[in-house]
Amino acid sequence: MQRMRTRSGSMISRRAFLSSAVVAATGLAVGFRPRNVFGSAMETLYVPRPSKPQYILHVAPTTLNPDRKQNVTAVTANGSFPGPEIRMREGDQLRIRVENLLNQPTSIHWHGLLVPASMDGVPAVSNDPIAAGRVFVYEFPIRQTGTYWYHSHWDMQEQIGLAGPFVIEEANGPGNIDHDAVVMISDWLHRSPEQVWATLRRQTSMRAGSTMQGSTPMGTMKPKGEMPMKGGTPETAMPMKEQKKAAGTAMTMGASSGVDLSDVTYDAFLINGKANADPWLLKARPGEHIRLRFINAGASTYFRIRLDRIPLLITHADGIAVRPVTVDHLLIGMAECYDAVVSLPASGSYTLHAVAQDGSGQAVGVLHTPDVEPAPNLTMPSFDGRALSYTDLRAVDPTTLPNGPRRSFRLALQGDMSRYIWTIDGQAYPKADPLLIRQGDRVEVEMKNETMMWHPMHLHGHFFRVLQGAGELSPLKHTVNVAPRETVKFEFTADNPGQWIFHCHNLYHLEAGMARVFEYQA
Ligand SMILES: [Cu+2]
Repeated sequence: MQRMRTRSGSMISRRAFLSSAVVAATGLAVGFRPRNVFGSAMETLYVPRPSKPQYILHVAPTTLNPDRKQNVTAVTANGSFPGPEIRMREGDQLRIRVENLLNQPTSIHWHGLLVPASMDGVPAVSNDPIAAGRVFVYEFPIRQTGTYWYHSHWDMQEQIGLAGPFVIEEANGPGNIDHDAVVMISDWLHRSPEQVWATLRRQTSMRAGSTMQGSTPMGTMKPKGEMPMKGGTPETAMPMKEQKKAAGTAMTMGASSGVDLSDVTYDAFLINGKANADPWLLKARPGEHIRLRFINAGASTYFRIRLDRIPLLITHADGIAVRPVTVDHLLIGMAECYDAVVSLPASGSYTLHAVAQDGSGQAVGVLHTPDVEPAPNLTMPSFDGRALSYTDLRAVDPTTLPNGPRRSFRLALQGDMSRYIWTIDGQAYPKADPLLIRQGDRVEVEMKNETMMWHPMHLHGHFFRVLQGAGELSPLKHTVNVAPRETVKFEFTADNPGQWIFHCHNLYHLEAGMARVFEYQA
């Protein structure tokens, strides 16, 4: 059970909080179903509006063992992974007090939220990190609705547990929804991400015959913006896959195209912090409407999501409503969010699969009716049927941007596997030029992926229109996948002054330089 802290600092459980909220709310709102409130499905039942939009997160070292195979030194918020669910209502003012109990800095980024730059939580770009033993209060108005999340933007803390869901409910209530559940999917290591990083750098450096010059010694990872990284011109003359294969780096090939689906071998995949031996469960009656809020919180894993025998009605992408589309499965990149509405057709147990794109494993959860014991199906699902494509995504209303001075960027996504450096247009962040824009600009970005890996490119502080043929109904997103060899375009209005990082949400690609900063000029 996730716990949250009240204003007075006392710990309450979500169950206790719900009970008191329910008791206080006699004469319940339309659509609220008392018959479920005291039933056993309470934890996944629709959660009413929190009474105090204030949270306290204690960031501290925590020993976790989600797959019951190995204790791992993690960093968590309030002792759990995922961290406490932050649940707000559109129009609220949020206040979150973050207490850093680590002996190292931290910094929290509110992923997908339209915050002022001073609250974005990216060290060396928008904010100072929160030093060891210090407190920072994040405070900003909630200007949107939907499914988001928060995670550390310091070092590799995101990989080891410092992340949690952030849900903003619509002011007019949940609509025709009986159960509202976050499904946060992640990848889990038994070794430290610093070890992974050192291996990636060492193997590629040795392959190149270098002397570790470009590598970061284990345990001396620097924050974003201070990585001791050599500049220079990336070279992609050798096919990456061969270099990586020669270097012995974990990888899995695509079926025929030479596509490389993963750099990192994971020990487990998790749904809501739970591994398959003790899977995440949701109980619902046949026909009830279940809103699943999918968040890919993996550090470097794409997942394919499928619910056994049940189609997914996709209603939201990256927090924002789209014209509903029914699919059999979907691919979700790191940092993307999708909401799907499903219902169980009949009494039974239905397994939700999140399969790593490289096929190396899966996380499962189980949706089941109250009369049936949950029976996880650990067989790898097939992915026949209809997959969600970006071309299926249509905004509810036109998203055409207001006119403004056009500013265009053509950015090549590149990698230099001889040194494990990932670049945007030949430059590895932080030794990279800012992308200069002005308030009111209509900013167009064309990304050409010259590599054989997928890159989920994420922009802070803005939503952009993904230009894939939907015309005036082009969907708004904060993260867009760029498949190997693919070109993707997006555009946005520069309406949130400051400095905003734009980066690949593969944590290892980010560490290796795949980022730029959009900088507003006066
Ligand atoms: Cu990438």
